Amino acid sequence: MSGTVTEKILAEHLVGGEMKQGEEIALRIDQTLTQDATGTMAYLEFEAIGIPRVKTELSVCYVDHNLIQSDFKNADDHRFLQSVARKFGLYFSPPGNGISHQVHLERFGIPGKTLLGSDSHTPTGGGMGMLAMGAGGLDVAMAMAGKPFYLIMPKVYGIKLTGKLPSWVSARDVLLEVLRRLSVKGGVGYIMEYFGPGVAELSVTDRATITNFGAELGATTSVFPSDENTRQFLASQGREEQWRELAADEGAVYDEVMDLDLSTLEPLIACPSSPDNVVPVREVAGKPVAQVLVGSCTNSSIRDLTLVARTLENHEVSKDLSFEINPGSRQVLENITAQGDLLTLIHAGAQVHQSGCMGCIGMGQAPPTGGISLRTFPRNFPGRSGTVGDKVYLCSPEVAVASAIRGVITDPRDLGEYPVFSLPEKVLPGDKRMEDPLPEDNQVEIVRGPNIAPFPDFDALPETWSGRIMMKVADNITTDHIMPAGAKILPLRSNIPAISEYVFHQIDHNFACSMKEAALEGNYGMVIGGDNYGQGSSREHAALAPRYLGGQVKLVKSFARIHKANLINFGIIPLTFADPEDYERVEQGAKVVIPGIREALLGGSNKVTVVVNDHPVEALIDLSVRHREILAAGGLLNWARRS
Ligand code: MIC
Ligand code: SF4
Repeated sequence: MSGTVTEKILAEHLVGGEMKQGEEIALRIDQTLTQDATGTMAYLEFEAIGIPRVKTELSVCYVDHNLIQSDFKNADDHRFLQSVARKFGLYFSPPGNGISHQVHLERFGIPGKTLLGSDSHTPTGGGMGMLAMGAGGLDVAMAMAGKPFYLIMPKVYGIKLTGKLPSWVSARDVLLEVLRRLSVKGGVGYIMEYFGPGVAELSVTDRATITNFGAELGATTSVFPSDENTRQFLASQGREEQWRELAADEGAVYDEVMDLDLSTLEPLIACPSSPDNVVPVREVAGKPVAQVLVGSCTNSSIRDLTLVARTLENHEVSKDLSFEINPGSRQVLENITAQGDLLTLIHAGAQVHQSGCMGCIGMGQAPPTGGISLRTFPRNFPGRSGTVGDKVYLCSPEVAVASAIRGVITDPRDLGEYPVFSLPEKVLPGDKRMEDPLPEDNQVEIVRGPNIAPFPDFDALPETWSGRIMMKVADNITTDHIMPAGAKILPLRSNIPAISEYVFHQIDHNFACSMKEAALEGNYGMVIGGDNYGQGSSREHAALAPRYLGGQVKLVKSFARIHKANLINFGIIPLTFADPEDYERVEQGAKVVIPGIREALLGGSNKVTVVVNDHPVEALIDLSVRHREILAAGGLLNWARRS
């Protein structure tokens, strides 16, 4: 035992397997969260498992993504979620209450606990010393049913913080620097653990910005120790008794270590269209900006919005751009209102929206054609904003407000004095709308709108698989490419037949149609991909919808963790090239046969031959025994019903 915080929490929750790198381990999950866009499916799956009440210490059902009610669909889904939460014993956080991660940190997070969330930014909880991980909805449904969460024992990447952040540089810049050094795949297979004297210089919400944005490294999660700052944060929330100390042992051993001196950082910015396309702000300063958005689960805490307001005290927002604020939670909104900062924001020219994801997931707030949009959000994948060819830059609240004032990308240090302020020792909780779990003998009926389609059934895996390569894509393909979001498609999340029409829509408008036609001829679909395939969102729809269309195999250079788990859950076989050079040799449209695939899986083989247009290509099978059985059964639900 090397004594990291990560290992301590893992050891306290281990219910199966050995904590040896690369081995599958099973963890007890204390808390779960879902958001609406992944939650509708997660609860349909929970119903299919057939357990009458959640078995975790605490589970919360949030509504934060699908907030635009342009027809009945989102409104119906919200009512479905509320009724499900009431029936199965969950807390319910209604629309307008805030973004799941922000609210969870404020009201429910507890140091040392495990949290599984059907959203890739669940690691936000790592800011207060939780082991908080994102997963697909079905894994979260299993955890709610009291089953363990399985994952491959990660390595621990220690990030040693020293020094203190200079003025106008903040937590966002810390992770932009890590992304600049490691890239969007640098964290795959790791838990990032922060330690060193610089930790004490960061508040819990600063730390949460870092662990939240750490999802973009592809890491399993990120975690900070729980210390005096954590105690103070919990005290400000009226929950001091839930504090416990958590620190790595003296001499703890990390698999990798990065030194990061906070005092050397400068304002950074991620350019279009990847969070790791990072440069110093001064290199792009002067470019005209059309839109500035402050919000999202990464940067919209009381501290962030107070900073923005105090900076604006002696300034106005440029008339050449729109400046919009999405408070992270009702608590944030109530507190900046009580402090008088909301008035400052409105006076200065901000458009203030309800608390929620909003433009971060293309639910409104799309930028104008060709215009630069500066966002304190975690993702700038192409087209995610809702505008084709968008130019989205990611930055700190400091850079956002300075640019909003000047109308061009601005290094905030040019503004002069950094506002100094203190935050309330006790915050207004802002949770009047939160619903507590109902008693077990409740008589709640689940409310289902016409948009909620039943969960599709899938066949078991045949002995030999044959089909066609229906799509070939490059490195770093995101789940936003595979299953786009936005105001038009998100309302279909509870209707797999309808949403499957949009699979790979950004790349090929006809993809769904071609898949269906091929399936009619008995050709099932295979996708070829590069490195880090399926990075980004945890949306299981990026596996479920392709599977519904007849997709059964993905052969890529490497996978992102959550997406690989989702593929297995829905019976899609994740294979990797034994020789990455073979990627160049396989073409879209080719006919493929994988003889004896079922036997190869069940027999424990770690290789299989994929015959592409009569040429053999060696593929690796990197799966646990449990994964292999799930795939042979055609997916996790089939497997769970049978075992
Ligand atoms: C995102 O930021 O991409 C999302 C939307 O929150 C997703 C979840 C989803 O697709 O519903 C995530 O991060 O997992
Ligand atoms: Fe919502 Fe954006 Fe956070 Fe995802 S990243 S949970 S869409 S605010």
